[in-house]
Amino acid sequence: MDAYQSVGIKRRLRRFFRRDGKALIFAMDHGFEHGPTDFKPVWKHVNPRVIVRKVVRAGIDGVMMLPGIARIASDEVKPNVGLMIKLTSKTNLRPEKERLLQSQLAFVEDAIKLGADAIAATVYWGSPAEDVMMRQFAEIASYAHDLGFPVVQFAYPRGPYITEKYGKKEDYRVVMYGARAAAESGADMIKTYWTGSKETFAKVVDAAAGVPVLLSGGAKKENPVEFLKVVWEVIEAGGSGAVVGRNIFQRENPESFIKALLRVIHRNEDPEEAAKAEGLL
Ligand code: FBP
Repeated sequence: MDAYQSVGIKRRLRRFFRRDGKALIFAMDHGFEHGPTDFKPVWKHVNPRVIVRKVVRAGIDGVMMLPGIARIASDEVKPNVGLMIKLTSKTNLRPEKERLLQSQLAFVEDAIKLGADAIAATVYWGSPAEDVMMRQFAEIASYAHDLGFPVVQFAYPRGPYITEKYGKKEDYRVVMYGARAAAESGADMIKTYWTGSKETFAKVVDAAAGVPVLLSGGAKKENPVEFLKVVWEVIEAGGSGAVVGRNIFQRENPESFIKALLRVIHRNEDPEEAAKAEGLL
């Protein structure tokens, strides 16, 4: 029989993934990580209650936030929505060289007090601060796993060495390496960069050896279909969904965009058809 912790981890993962094994998760740690100016395109979304209410109504599977925002928006995160609390971050106010490290800003206990279903932490693989972030992740993962909580790694290769060796951080060879490192370090879910094609993303999925890999949204694409196409390719490549921030909250009408994303992720609908069905075209 499974140990108590394994049962807890499996149950909690199911709060994000539907029966098809896929999930669409809303990310909102940008006010901290990039600064409140990220909300400039649709300023009312700077209020977490406003945007979280919309994404939940639209049918999102989960939300990812830092602890303080989870407290502010908690009434809007309905019980059928998975709550992922991220415990590491950095501000854009830091000197540039120090932005290759995320620091721990809260503890596993805080996430549990807030009702988290999963705990997340970032590792910048290949950065000069890789060692610190690996240890941070190990501590968080070991503690969370002991208590039956799944752990999500934002596996982001970056730093001067990565650029020097691979040209860009989205090169599939290094994204694949980051995903593998995440799987080997005990992540239960991995969030990482788009590699530019279905074929290369499939390699990332393979490298993760069965640990679900989700797309990290990235900067907003003006044309909604363009983003839907990326997500479609992620699913075709064997990816398990997407964790999306700016492409949702920087849109005036995030609800229809989310519904279109859900069609692509859970029904494998053609991106243009999904966009049409939701009135985006
Ligand atoms: P986006 O969909 O807006 O890219 O959000 C995903 C995310 O990982 C956020 O959680 C985080 O704040 C941001 O991207 C990190 O972006 P950067 O690449 O600038 O570090």
